[in-house]
Amino acid sequence: MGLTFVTTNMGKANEVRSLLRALGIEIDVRAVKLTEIQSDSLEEISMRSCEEAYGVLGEPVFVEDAGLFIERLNGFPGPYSSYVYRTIGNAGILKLMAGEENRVAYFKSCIAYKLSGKPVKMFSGVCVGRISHEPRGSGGFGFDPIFMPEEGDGRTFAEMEIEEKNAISHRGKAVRAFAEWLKLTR
Ligand code: ITT
Repeated sequence: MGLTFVTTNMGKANEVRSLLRALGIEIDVRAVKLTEIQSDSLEEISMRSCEEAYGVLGEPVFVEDAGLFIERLNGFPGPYSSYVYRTIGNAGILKLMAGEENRVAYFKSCIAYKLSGKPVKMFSGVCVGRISHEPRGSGGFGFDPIFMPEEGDGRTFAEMEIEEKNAISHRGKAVRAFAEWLKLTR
């Protein structure tokens, strides 16, 4: 049975492909632009995107929505991470955080999967860390240069190899939960 991942973000696609390949699962990536609804809940956004993707492609599909939640900014940018990254970017986040001692933040990933005739199934993962004082590293994508995971050694995600990031990231956790479920149900 084919497994199709719908995303326009190739950084995400590479991470998910590498994670699932290591578990013996191959995916097809389709870059379909979906309507991202406005909501404070990543779960709701990914569920709606998944239903839309299923409607367009008519085959089993999964989508993933992620966001960076900064404690001192009351969870901003959260579900609006994509827009905030495109508008103010890492430099803008660092500016908002200038002089702040509390730099705690977390990434959350929500995967939504739909098979014909079944309700959407959801999986999620969280990675806690801190916002760095300056951007570091050239790997990864998005906010990776300014996020230092707690489980790491002080490097940002952008200073890690993809396998190192995947081992501790929000997306790694969500994908492994998804893969476990797939193996039980296939
Ligand atoms: P699709 O919806 O097409 O999958 P997108 O880039 O719009 O792609 P999201 O709505 O999930 O995806 O966007 C969340 C944004 O948060 C994304 O554009 C990145 O800037 C950022 N982001 C998500 N996961 C990240 C990660 O692991 N590392 C760094 N930044 C991340």
